[in-house]
Amino acid sequence: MSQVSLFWTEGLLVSPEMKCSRSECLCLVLLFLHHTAQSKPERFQVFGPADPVVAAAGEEAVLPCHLQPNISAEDLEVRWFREDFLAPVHLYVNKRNDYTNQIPSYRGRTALFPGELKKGNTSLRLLGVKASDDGSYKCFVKSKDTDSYDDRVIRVTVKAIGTEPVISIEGYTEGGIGLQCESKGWYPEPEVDWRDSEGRGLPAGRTETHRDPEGLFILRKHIIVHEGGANSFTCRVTQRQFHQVKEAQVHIPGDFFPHIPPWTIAFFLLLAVSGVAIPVIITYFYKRKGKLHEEIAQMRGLRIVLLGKTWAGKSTAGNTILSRDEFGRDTEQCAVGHGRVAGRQVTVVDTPGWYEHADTPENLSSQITSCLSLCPPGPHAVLLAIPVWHSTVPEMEIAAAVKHLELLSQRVWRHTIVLFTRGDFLGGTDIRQNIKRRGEPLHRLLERCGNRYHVFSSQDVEDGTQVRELLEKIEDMIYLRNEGHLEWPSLA
Ligand SMILES: Nc1nc2c(ncn2[C@@H]2O[C@H](COP(=O)(O)OP(=O)(O)O)[C@@H](O)[C@H]2O)c(=O)[nH]1
Ligand SMILES: [Mg+2]
Repeated sequence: MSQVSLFWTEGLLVSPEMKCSRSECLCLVLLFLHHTAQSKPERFQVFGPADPVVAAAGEEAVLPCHLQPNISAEDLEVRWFREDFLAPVHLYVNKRNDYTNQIPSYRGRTALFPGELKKGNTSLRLLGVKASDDGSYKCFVKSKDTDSYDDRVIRVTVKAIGTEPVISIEGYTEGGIGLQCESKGWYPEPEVDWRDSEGRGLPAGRTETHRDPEGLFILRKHIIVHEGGANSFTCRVTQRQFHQVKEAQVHIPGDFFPHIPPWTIAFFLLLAVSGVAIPVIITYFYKRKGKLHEEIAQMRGLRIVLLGKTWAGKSTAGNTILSRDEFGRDTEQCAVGHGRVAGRQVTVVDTPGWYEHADTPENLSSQITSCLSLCPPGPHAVLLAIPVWHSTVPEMEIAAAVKHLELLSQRVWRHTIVLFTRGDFLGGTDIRQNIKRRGEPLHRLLERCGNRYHVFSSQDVEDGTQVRELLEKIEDMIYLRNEGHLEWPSLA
């Protein structure tokens, strides 16, 4: 901390050679004291916390800073800056905020506490904290009248707790099954590792590290697992600084692992001797790769139920999945449709919607839950239809969804995927940006669903990719997480 405070020293020294009468000297001293009290501001020091300020990403943070003694800072210059004095994070000078040279990334995100300046409070409000806000700031206060100044360094540590990891299958590869673990929205960067059912670390493959537009970390860690032991694999994300650990586990049934019959090994050995083995082996494994989902689906059919408010796009989504007009408009009754979709046997149940703005009559609510009897012994997946719009999703709408889903079972969230219908409304923009804008209630709902969602559009009927990807997400959810189907008491 540097400090220059000159005004107490000037004029107080009276040298022995100076001669004045007792009364003259008294007058001089009184005159000096009067002059000092009238025109010189008091000396001040700048104080702030010694420990770093922890700022939650996306939220508001206050960087504390105050003067001591608590003189008014209204007439002083208050300059918050990082490395470059001339490019302030925030500048208050001549009794007003001056944004002329403000660092662009802080535009519209900073403020002082105007009502508190007179009490010597020069703290900075920082809105919508970003990862790039992490680091040191200087709170610099200067008196123009006297050229005296003081400053203090305030450190900011940005904290963002990311999502639960999501595990997905990449397919057969190198004689095992390729898995990917993904977790997003972290700061600082966490560690990701894979463990077996005993908690022992597994040799994992490559880690991909990316940053989202807010600078938060997205991590993907890959692994190839082989049959053995309990076939349970855990992906663990650890952020030591904030003592955060998030985990996800998968269980892969033994019969999903690739088994090479003994005759095949003998055959390859024979080919190896003749020198033509490599292309043949590559072809063999290439054919198996990517077929995992198909194999799973052929063993067990998929049962899906569509739920949501009226006009959410449930019937339309059901028709898109089955690629025919199975469900009509004005769904007043439960309806079921079956079909072969992307190599799978699929059952889709369409339901009447609940009311968005008013209490849904009890008989309608119980009718919605009774629709599950159309897909015994219970659905694998509950698709909660929520249309894509720009506006936030009202708390009331989310409350209606939570109420109706929980009428099915308390475990319903483990089987739920949010289906963002009317995906064409996005016009090619990123769904994650749309989700971010649509409010805290929706974010909490997504979290309850393990952040599983899928974008769907009735206008996208080209190649069936959106339907196949939806089915794969359902398969990841039910088989990889060993969830099976939703047990509904009256279906048991
Ligand atoms: N543009 C567009 N319109 C859709 C989409 N999905 C549904 N709609 C329209 O939204 C309205 C309500 O859809 P519907 O499936 O009947 O809703 P439900 O009450 O939830 O079954 C209908 O006019 C549909 O044509 C979509 O993906 N894109
Ligand atoms: Mg309908």
